[in-house]
Amino acid sequence: MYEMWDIVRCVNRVRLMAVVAVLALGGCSQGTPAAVPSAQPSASASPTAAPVRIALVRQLSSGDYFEQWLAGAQAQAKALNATLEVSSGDGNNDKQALNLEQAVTAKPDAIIVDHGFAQTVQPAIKKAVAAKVPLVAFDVDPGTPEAVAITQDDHQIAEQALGALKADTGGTGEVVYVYVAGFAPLDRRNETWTRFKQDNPGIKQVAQIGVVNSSTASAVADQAKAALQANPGVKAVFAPYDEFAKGAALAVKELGLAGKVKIYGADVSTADIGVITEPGSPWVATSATDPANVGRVAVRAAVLLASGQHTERTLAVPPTLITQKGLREAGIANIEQLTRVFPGLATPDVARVP
Ligand code: SR1
Repeated sequence: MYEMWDIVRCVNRVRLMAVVAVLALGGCSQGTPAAVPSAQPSASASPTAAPVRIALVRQLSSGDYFEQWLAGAQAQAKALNATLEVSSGDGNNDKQALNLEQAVTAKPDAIIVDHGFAQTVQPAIKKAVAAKVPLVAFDVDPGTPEAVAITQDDHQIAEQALGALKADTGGTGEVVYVYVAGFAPLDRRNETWTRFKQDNPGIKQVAQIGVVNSSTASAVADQAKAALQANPGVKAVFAPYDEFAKGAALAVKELGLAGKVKIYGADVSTADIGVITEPGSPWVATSATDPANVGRVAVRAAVLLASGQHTERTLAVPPTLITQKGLREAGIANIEQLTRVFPGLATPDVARVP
């Protein structure tokens, strides 16, 4: 005797097979292999199968990272005949929790929770699991092994950026650190920073600054200016989020310290590449994934789960260290050129669609 959930999964599996079949035919008609639908958004997925309904419940939506992530998720959804119902808490955790409650009540085929504080999203995630709505959590601890958790390997992000900082400073010097607690990716990067300071006693954190809001970069710029003026011996800023790094870069430039203070960041976008490569820029290294690729991974995982397919419970998208020198030498001016030069930024094998 089938349970209702088995029947739903069976129907969804048929839907996914229809989507995959259409993608495969599209690939054949162009004389290319039928694999890797992630990289090949199809103009028309299945003309007959009902779309897979995915609710995307976000904590934040402003800033380069979150905009690129959404663009990738939307392109992947289109390619897989899925619809994305997007909501954002705009930094308000209560609003995100309410959006998530409403998403669970609407019973979509899958839910993606994008960022969020564990204590505000976990109660509604529990309800989604109880209601058998498959759930993908990006950059937030879902608090249950029933959900698929995606990260960007934040320890590696911090290790790569700090490796560059150590190579440039020789492992000694005063550093300003930018951090806000509570955001899972920043907390993990902070674990690596804490270990790094223990392992490198010559590195002295002289100030900690940080704010996350709708104008993070300019708020961090003001804080960074004050920290740099109060600590004239600073050699480096560790700013592991691109809005932090952009703010720090603005402060260093405005204070005329560009030859003296270097910035080690995280994330990348076309705008970030512009800041990093401009003449005299203090932002010399960033460790990053391609945010659009991460959005695609999240949607693939959601479609797989909605279709009753298997995916690992934790998925990590590995970052790449991108340096100012490397960008300038390769003449990279935007994210499209970057992804061509670093093909590892695309990860079709993470949550691969069959
Ligand atoms: C406020 S959290 C910002 C981070 O989320 C994503 O993990 C990005 O990498 C960004 O640095």
